[in-house]
Amino acid sequence: MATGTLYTYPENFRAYKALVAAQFSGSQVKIAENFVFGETNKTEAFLKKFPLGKVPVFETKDGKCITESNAIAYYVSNEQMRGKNDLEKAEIIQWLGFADSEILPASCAWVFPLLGIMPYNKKTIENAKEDITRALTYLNNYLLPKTYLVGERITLADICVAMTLLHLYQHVLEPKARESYGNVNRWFQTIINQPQTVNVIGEFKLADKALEYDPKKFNQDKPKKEKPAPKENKKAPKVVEVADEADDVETAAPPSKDPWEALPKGKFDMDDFKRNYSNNDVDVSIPYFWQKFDPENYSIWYCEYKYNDELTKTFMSCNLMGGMYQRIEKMRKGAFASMCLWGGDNDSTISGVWVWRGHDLAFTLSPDWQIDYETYSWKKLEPKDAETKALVEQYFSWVGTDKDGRKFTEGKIFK
Ligand SMILES: N[C@@H](CCC(=O)N[C@@H](CS)C(=O)NCC(=O)O)C(=O)O
Repeated sequence: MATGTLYTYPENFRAYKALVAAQFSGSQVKIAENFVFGETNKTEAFLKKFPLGKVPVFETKDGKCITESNAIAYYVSNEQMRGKNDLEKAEIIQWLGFADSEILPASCAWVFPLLGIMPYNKKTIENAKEDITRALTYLNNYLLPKTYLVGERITLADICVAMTLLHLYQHVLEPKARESYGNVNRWFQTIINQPQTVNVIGEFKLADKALEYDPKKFNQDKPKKEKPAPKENKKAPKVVEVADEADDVETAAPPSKDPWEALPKGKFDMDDFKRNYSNNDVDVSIPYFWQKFDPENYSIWYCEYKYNDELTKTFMSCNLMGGMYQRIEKMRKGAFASMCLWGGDNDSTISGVWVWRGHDLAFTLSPDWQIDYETYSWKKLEPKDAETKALVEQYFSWVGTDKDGRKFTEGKIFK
């Protein structure tokens, strides 16, 4: 019986594969306490064990490290779950590959834009729907005479394929969209209603109505215009990169020239400050910031997400912040930010403090930086004000609460 610790954020469908397999197999999998996605998995200690910095990952009781959700699920499985003979084992591998290659990329490409965590592109979604139709039709035909995917009992194949279908059934496969897949629906319901599965994922609700694209979440529906450059806890949080399935999706082409070019560099060395911030606790890096900050050529801004009442799951909100950072990658050169999520599921807010070169809204400098910024309200701060000092202190060190008293949940540094 396998025992060990799983590192993951809550409600990660990849982690579910291992957790459900463990339930069926009697393995003892402990979920790492105090794991903060984007922070814990970027620490030196974590990267030493798991250099990719991704989750889920698993550490066995005797310190062996396993990455890749399928491998972890396999490790915590018993013989029944792994397949009883070579043919069954091969068939299980076949279905794991099917889930990862034929379902997952298309599921992400369809669902994530509707959740507002990936840019919306009509054509991409249409292609994804076609891929899902193809995959589900195949699965539906295969399941016609069968209860389970491999053999006569539940195996890892059922768990992994069902967990990979969760987002689709939860968000877009409304009754009409799933009506052609009666065999898949029956099999999916069987898997997700097993007590061992319910112990992990809870009661699962199939979509009543498909999520629809909400342009408020992404201002992608308006044409991008080239705009002229304007006139002119006391441990230092670490940089966070969110890179998962969204990586596979096309992003805008890089701007032909450096959008910061027109603005004087001034005396504030952004890279030097970022290094200081990364390498020191905030009781060193915040005084350093004020010592070096050049108010002539740089400005400080406070932002608040406009649609806080639509934030549901915290992991989605974290993806929202991380996604924005990814889409403005090239802005890093002249900007630094700390964005924070306050509160928990269905009751949270996002806000942040930004510092950048120049005195106008930096996002207007490049059409490639304009996907997300209008979903936030922006307030320019006066560097000398006590309010500004307090906000910098709070957001650079991830302490305190939001305006309504919600506690700090997760922060992301853009640097
Ligand atoms: N193939 C890997 C993918 C793991 C993965 O992409 N994890 C994402 C979260 S679901 C992650 O940790 N991203 C953080 C990063 O890329 O820094 C698996 O199945 O375990």
